[in-house]
Amino acid sequence: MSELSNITFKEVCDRLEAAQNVLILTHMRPDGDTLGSAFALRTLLRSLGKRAEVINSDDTIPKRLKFIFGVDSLRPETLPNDFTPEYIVSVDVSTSKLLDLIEPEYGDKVDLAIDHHELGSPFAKETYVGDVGACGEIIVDIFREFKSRGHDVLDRSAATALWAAICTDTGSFKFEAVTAETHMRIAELHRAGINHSEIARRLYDSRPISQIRATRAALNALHFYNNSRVAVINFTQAMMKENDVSREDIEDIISLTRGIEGVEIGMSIKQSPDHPTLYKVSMRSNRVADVAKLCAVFGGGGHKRAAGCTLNADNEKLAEAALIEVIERELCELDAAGAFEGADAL
Ligand SMILES: [Mn+2]
Repeated sequence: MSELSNITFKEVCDRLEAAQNVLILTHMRPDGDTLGSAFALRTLLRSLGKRAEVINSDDTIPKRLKFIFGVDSLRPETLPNDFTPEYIVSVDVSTSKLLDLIEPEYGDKVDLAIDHHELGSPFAKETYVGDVGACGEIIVDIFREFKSRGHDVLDRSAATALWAAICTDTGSFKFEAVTAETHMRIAELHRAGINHSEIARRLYDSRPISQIRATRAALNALHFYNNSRVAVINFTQAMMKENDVSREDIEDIISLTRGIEGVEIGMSIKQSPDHPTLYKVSMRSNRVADVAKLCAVFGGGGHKRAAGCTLNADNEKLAEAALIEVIERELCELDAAGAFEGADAL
């Protein structure tokens, strides 16, 4: 449990057990973790005879994640007319800003935030932040606790959503945050009868052709700094148009920068479609550098190995220069401290 928590895990379960008419909020640009966690929690609450609904700010759910809910949209308009929320829970939302368009209405009304991000700004009346790689892991634990309270309600569809949540948020179980406990939770999902191989195929192995075009353009734009220890892809709106690709198609180009021998920090910079001078940045660290710290310089945050921020600049080159200056200064300090020596030991 993190310092951001002001209630215990058991209290989280008590609150959910007592709650009625639960509205579950997910973060903007929804990922597998927020959607999978929300769907599974909705299943749990409905299995207990309660009403529960999920909403999101965005127009569409990414194609590869549609199987989790089986619907195109979770916008507030999709809520049933006769549903009045009495208890509001957010999942995988580290700051109310991430509620985006639904923030004005719900940002200050959240009763319980269930999350796993170390660097957040608490906004809910009660917050529980678990020390786990995916929010979905906390939801598995909630199912487990309800089972011990006599409600064994983990079904195949909820287990499918939770497997997708945990797999996507742990980089297919490759990230540092994965523990023996993560795999124990996954074992429980397997016992609920999931077809993990088919879920993985839907998530990773049926990419749209537009995404392949995006990958090709991104690799053409890939370049390096600091003796090839920093890899960067700067994706502009002009590139989006030239290659006829959508935001979703370039969502994961950051992984192209990170998976290269010798690279310590990978970075993607994406120009905003609405504000040409606004740039959205993702950073990944392979071994030693703390990219959450680097992103914090620009008002962002995240985890040591994966973080993000946004910044304003007159053009994409200036945005990149500002970021590279901070990155190179950090690498210089880490070099001076000998931080990379022995970093390869298993
Ligand atoms: Mn997450």
